[in-house]
Amino acid sequence: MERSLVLVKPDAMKRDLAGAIIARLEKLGLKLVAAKMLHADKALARKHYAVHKDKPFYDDLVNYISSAPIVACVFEGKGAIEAIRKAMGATDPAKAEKGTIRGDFGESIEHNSVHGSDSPATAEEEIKLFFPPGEIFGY
Ligand code: 3AN
Repeated sequence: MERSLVLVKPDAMKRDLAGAIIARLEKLGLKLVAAKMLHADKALARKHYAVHKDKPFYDDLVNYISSAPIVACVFEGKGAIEAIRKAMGATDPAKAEKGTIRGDFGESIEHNSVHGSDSPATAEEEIKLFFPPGEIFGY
């Protein structure tokens, strides 16, 4: 079954939106199979965003995601990655439709409230960074 790593980013944590964001994803009919709150260190942040290491915003991205606690989750279900990306909306909240997580909650392209994996291969890599197999549940 397809899985996606979701991170509730610092801007959303600071505005007490973790529950609202997770609830929206649960309503898609996806199963929450792993969840925890953590304060990512720079090493984890760098690995998570390694695909962006040549982008001009890489350092800011790493500093931002490790600037405060986040909630990391794994959602599972048929078509989970695409369903979550649709629910998140465009990367830039200014361009995201109302009714999407970023359209409703995002503050800026960097402070855009939520991360969701962009492909099955990326999801597998990302999930491994945040969760050992024993922290992912079937129920
Ligand atoms: P998405 O999260 O929608 O898949 P990506 O993978 O293009 O977007 O970018 C990863 C993260 O990098 C975004 N969530 C956003 O926080 C940040 N980002 C993307 N583009 C920019 C940009 N032009 N300036 C600053 N941050 C950006």
